[in-house]
Amino acid sequence: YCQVTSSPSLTFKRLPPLNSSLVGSSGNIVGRAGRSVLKYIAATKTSDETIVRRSANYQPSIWPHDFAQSLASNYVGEQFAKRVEKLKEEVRLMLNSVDPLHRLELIDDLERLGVSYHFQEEIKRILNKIHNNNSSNYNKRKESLHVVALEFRLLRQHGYDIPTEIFENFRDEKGNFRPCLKDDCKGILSMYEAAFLLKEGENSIFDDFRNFTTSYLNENVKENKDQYLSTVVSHELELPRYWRMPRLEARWFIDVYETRPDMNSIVLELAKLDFNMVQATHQEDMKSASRKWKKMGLGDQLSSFARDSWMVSFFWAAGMTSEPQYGYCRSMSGVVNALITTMDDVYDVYGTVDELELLTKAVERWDVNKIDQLPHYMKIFFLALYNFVNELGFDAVKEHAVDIIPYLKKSWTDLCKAYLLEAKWYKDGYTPTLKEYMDNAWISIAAPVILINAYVLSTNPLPKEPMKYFEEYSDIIHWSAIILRLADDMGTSSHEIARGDVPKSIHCYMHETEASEEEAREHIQEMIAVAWMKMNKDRLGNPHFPETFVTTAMNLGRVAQCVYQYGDGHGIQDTSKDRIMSLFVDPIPLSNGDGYKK
Ligand code: LA6
Ligand code: MN
Ligand code: MN
Ligand code: MN
Ligand code: MN
Repeated sequence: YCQVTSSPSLTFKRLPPLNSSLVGSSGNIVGRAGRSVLKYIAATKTSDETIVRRSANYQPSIWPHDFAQSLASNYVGEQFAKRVEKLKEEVRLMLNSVDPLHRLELIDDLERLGVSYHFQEEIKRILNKIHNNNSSNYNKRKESLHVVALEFRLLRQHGYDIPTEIFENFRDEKGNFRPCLKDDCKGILSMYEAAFLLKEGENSIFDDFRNFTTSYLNENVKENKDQYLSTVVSHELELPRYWRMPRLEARWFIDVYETRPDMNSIVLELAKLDFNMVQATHQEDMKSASRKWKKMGLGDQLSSFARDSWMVSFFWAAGMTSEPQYGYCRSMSGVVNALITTMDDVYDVYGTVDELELLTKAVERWDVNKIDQLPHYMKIFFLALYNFVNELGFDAVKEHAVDIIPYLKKSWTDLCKAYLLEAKWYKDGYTPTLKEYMDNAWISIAAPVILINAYVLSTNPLPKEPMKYFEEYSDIIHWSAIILRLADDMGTSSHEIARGDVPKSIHCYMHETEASEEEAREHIQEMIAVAWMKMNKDRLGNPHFPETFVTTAMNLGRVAQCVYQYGDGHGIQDTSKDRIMSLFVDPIPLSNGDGYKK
């Protein structure tokens, strides 16, 4: 685990294991009480001649750039576009002709299949009409639980702040759920799904709904004879759909939808064909990110210690913003994410605190004339960052006549400062309280950097006014960041603690409360649910940002919950390999594949 690297100007020597009296001249290299794994040695200067650096033993990228460039989807061309237009026309007719319940269900299917972006206007109009018809009598609803819950979820999802009284008929005076619900699997699943749309201030309703539906679904539906229902229920008990990354959910649901007895073959064909066509677009964006990242050269230059995460970094970008027209945002955001990952390893793994102070200052000063003190590897990193940010700045001045560089620079500077504080905490062996940790960690997870970049890259025209909400990091950014941080900690902190890193949320909580790790993980999971409710509240009637950006911010949380669902999907490449293949490489087989030829 302990890797000693060398550079031409310094001599290096391998140190003995940490626990055998290793107090260096600086007094820094000591095993700290409570650290279970002592194989790592902090990057610490022991004398002028010797720097022992940590390594996280990251594997080289399993995604060669040649492989990326060799991809060429078949799903480009007139014949597919024509067919999609035809299918869309038929779906539009369906939306107008079916009865109200089936209309809602159709909208819900279209969203889950990833094609609702084609019908935004129609959907908006339909939901608006439902809202206008009902806004005075939401508490007198007599429909089934399924209808009410579906309507509640869709309306809230689309920004209508409809009241929870809509559910009043399903509970008695004491708040108990009525016994007649006992046979209503479908309704209870819908209620479970709807619960995740509840917002801050409705926490006890959320608890009631979630507890009731979760135990019901666990007991009754998992082994249900209805194969479709039981598949969906197990999937959602693992992670509710509202928290799932839409693009991956679409890929999953297309297969499941196909098995549903009442599925519609027009809708299915549209979903498959559109998936493949959007995949072709994403493939081009991914290739563009690959070229850009390869040219920047950090993957090669810093490969001795840093993750070369360009592919999974693109995965995050595509998960946040997947509609075809946002290609520039996707490819550039992919590079942003890869840069962040490299920088995180500079601060967490490789740099000494003295060096990190210099890098932080360099980013804050933003002056290429003053980088002579930086060690060679930091010069490379700094100039890569500097040139990249300035390029984005140049694009924005050209396209929108807005100078975004000061805002971008500030977000990177804040990130450096948050990283530096963690490096110091680690060096000092300090365990912050959970609150102290979180106040810094939502910045050190880089969500503000990711989101400000996504904003400037996807907003057109780009008004200057909302930029100020990035300076003060408005709520929607904050809660998205909290979800990302906590999901990351759930997935990565075991490795991080073993390798040597600042204590993460789980460990801060354990330290503070003497909870077990299991209890701490439960607590963090609850914090994620609370953060979602805060975000749900903030996005209803958020006046600061366009809807697209609000969705992007929520999707960042969703991608995080998906990337870290089974461990460190960002750092351990095998964990995310299949998902990357299914989104960017493998098309969905079409039974009538040749039928599009003419
Ligand atoms: C995760 O690594 C990482 F590199 C991030 C920067 C996560 C954010 C996601 C991106 C860039 P790690 P740390 C798309 O778990 O040190 O090492 O903050 O991050 O916990
Ligand atoms: Mn890290
Ligand atoms: Mn870090
Ligand atoms: Mn706000
Ligand atoms: Mn982490």
